[in-house]
Amino acid sequence: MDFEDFEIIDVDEIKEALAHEDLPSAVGKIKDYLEQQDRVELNIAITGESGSGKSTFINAFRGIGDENEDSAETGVVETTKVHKAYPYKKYPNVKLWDLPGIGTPNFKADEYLQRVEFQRYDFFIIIASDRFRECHAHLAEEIVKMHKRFYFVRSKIDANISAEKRKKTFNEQRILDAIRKDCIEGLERIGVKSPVVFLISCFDLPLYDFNHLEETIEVELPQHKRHVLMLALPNITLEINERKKKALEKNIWKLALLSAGVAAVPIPLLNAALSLHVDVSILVSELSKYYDTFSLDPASLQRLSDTSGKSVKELKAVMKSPISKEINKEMVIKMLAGCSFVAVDTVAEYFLGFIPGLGSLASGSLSFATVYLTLKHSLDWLAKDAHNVLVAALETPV
Ligand SMILES: Nc1nc2c(ncn2[C@@H]2O[C@H](COP(=O)(O)OP(=O)(O)O)[C@@H](O)[C@H]2O)c(=O)[nH]1
Ligand SMILES: [Mg+2]
Repeated sequence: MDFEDFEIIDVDEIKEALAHEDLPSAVGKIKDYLEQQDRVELNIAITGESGSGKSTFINAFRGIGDENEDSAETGVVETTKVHKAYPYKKYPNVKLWDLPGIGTPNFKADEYLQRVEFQRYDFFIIIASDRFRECHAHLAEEIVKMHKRFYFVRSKIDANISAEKRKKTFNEQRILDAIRKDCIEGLERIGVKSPVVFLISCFDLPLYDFNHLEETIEVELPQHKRHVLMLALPNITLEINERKKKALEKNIWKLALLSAGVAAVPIPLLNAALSLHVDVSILVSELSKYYDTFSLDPASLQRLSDTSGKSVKELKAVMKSPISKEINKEMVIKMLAGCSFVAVDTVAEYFLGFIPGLGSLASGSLSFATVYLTLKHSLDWLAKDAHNVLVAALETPV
C-alpha cells in the first residue's frame, strides 16, 4: 500500500456526502447518484457541408469503422434532409446526431436550426473540409444567437498534407498554420472572440488537434455530463487514457461503500475466521466498465488492429495485468480473497477516520477496504494495459 493510493481520495467530498446523513441513507444516495451518472443525456450535433466528413467523424468519435452495421454511411451523396441519431452502444443516452448538409443554394441558417430542432443539442460541431465559407459563418452566428456552443473543426488534414508533400518547399507546420489562420479569420469576421479551430483527420484521430478538441469539450461541459462523455469516448490517445482513469477513480470509494453497505453475501477469507460481506455483482459490472472504456474489449482491439496494422495478438501481448482475461464472479471473489491483509487494514484504518459508522456496518470496514483496494488495483492495471496497447499500436514496425 503506497501513500499515493490515498491521494486520489477527495476527503472533502466524502465528508460533505456524509455530513447530514447516517450511513444507510448516504449509501442510498450514493446508489442513486451512480445510477443517474450513467443515464445522463448528451446530444452532440455534427454539421457542415455535404461531403465534409460528418458521417466519417461520427463513426470515428464512436470508435467504430465506416463499415459496421450501425455505422453512419459515408462517401455517399447526401440526399437526406433529416437529422439522424447515432447512440453509443454502451451509453445509449450519449448520441451523435448526423445533421443534413449546410450550404445548399437556398441555405438559411435560422430555418436550418429550427428544422434540426436545435434545442435538443448540448453543443454543435461544425465541420469544414475546405476553405472557410459564408455558410459556416451564418451557421456559427446563428448557433451563438440561440445561446448554444459550437466547436469549429477543419477536417481531412491528412489530405492537405499529402497534397502539399508533392511540393519541394513542403513544410507541414506552415500548412497547418495557414489552414488554421483561414478559419480563425473567418470566425473573427463574424465577431467570434479568440476563436479556436481544431484540425483533424478522421482517418488518424490521434494526430493533430483531436486531443485538444476532446479536452476543450470536456472542460466546457457541465460536471455531470463530463463523466459520461469521458467513458463513452473511444480510448485513442494516451491523454484520454489518463483522463478516463481519473474519472473512474473518483467513483471507487462510492462503489466500495455501496458494495459493503447493501445486503451482501459473505465470502470466507483464506485465513479463516473472518469473512467479507460484499456485493460481487457491483464489482463485476464496474470492472467490465473499465474494460469497455479503455477499449480493451475484443471489438475495440480488433478495430485498433485494423487501423494500426498490428495484429490483435501483438496488441494482447503487451497486456500484462492479472485480470486481462474475462471478468466474472469467480474471478472477482478470488481477487477479493487474495487482497493483502496488511494493506486492507491500513485502508480500513484510514477511512474509519472520516466515515463515521463504517465499523458498525454488518460487513464492516474490512469489506469496504477490500473492495476499495480491489477496484483501485484493477483500475491501475487496466489503465496501464490500455496505455501499453496504445503505445504498441503507435509503434512503427521495424
Ligand atoms: N482524407 C480524408 N478523407 C476523409 C476524411 N473524412 C472523411 N473523408 C472522406 O470524405 C468523403 C465524405 O465523407 P462523409 O463522412 O460521407 O461526409 P458527409 O457527407 O459530411 O457525411 C468520404 O469519401 C470520406 O471517406 C478525412 O479526415 N481525411
Ligand atoms: Mg453523411
